[in-house]
Amino acid sequence: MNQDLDAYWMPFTANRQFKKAPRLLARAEGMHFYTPEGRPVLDAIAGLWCVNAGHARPKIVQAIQQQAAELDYAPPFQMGHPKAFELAERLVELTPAGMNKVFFTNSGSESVETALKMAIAYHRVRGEGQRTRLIGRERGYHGVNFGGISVGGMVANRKMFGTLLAGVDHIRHTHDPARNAFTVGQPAHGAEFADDLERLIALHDASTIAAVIVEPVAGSTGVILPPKGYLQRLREICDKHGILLIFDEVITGFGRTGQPFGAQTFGVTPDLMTVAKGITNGAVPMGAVFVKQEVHDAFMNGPEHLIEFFHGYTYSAHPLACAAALGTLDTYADEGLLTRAAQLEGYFAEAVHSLKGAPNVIDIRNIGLVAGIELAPLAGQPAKRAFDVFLDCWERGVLIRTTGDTIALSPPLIIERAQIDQIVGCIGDALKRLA
Ligand code: PXG
Ligand code: PLP
Repeated sequence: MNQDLDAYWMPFTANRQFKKAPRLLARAEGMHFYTPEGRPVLDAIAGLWCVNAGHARPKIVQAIQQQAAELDYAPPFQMGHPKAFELAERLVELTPAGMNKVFFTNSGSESVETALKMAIAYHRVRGEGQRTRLIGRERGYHGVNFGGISVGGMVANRKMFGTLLAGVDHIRHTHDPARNAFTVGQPAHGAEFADDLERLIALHDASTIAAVIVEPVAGSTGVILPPKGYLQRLREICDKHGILLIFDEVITGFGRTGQPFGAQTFGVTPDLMTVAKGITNGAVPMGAVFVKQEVHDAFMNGPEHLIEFFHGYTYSAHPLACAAALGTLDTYADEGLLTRAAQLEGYFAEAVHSLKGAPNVIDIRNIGLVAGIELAPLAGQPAKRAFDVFLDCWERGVLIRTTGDTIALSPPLIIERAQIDQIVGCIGDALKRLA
């Protein structure tokens, strides 16, 4: 293919390297991508943690096609269309009890901005307008908009962009390889890392803090799991001090950890929950924020003809996205996909942990159908070793993802055991070849 690649400035990509040796995907079906030449590539990362039901699923394709012909667009401000309400009702059947309102966005980044604004505004409408401070966590990823990078904790995503939001602080991350390396499932050690929130409360005073935002499982930063009891303790501290707890479930949502949401897998209900990705199986951009009834209700006062929450997007609840999401929920339900990761977890864990002892593997972490395989960095060249494994696997027909020196796996939830073996075998061979 002799295509000019010059004009497109690619996101989160080594542009110059890519354009010298492009990796193009032209088609996808089920568990596979196909290159323009027709070479199949097994998708070990569900696109980008989003194609949870696999590619080109018929109910989703048909829903989008029909919707495009029937209602291409409807304004979401002061107007509605039936599928937006149908989708909202369907979605809140899946969420933890009490989280029964949903606000639509177009991405995880927008969901995070929306949730942070809701949290600050919630306290204000209740007469606690001094609660404006936001607390994130080191090594957190909450998308790329200014609020998200401010509460986020990935240095490369922050350092180029100035002073960010004021009034933000961070609790410490929970990665503790000295005590937890090679743990299968949730690590035993580190519930006490939640007490770092008490330290920030002692510093800032609870009366200034609006919300704490964390990912139940940190994905982008290399699959960091919550230690046993950690999320419970965060919940208790937030309750004690009147602070809202936001779970960013952009990756953990829609079945990744074995239940519809991480909140259910870990048995902790947040006040707000951000999602995106798997909500439409990646087929049309969409995100959402779920909120508890009482958070929503706090806004529902004042004259009834006035707008209660001055926020929204031109494409909130876009008809194509709603149709895709309904087709996605049907597909998840038909095939039991939102709990399939729980059934495959044991097999998947055994497979990925078989890489313990492979060259340069220093830790392996897993839950549901997500795993992180951490490599010792090449001296003086951080991220290079993992990227070399990525390129090697690509050449051999498996698409993995790397972040720093961690390989992240998050295959579609329709994956079969033989395909798990293929992925792990490919990575094991690459590690041996590159050692
Ligand atoms: N929150 C979390 C927890 C995420 O994982 C976002 C917010 C932002 O979503 P959008 O839709 O705005 O991208 C994410 C997205 C990776 C990777 O390789 C992960 C994400 C995005 C891109 C790459 O780990 N997660
Ligand atoms: N910029 C301008 C000039 C706009 O008019 C709008 C929306 O009307 C936006 C940005 C925001 O766009 P969106 O609602 O798609 O986020």
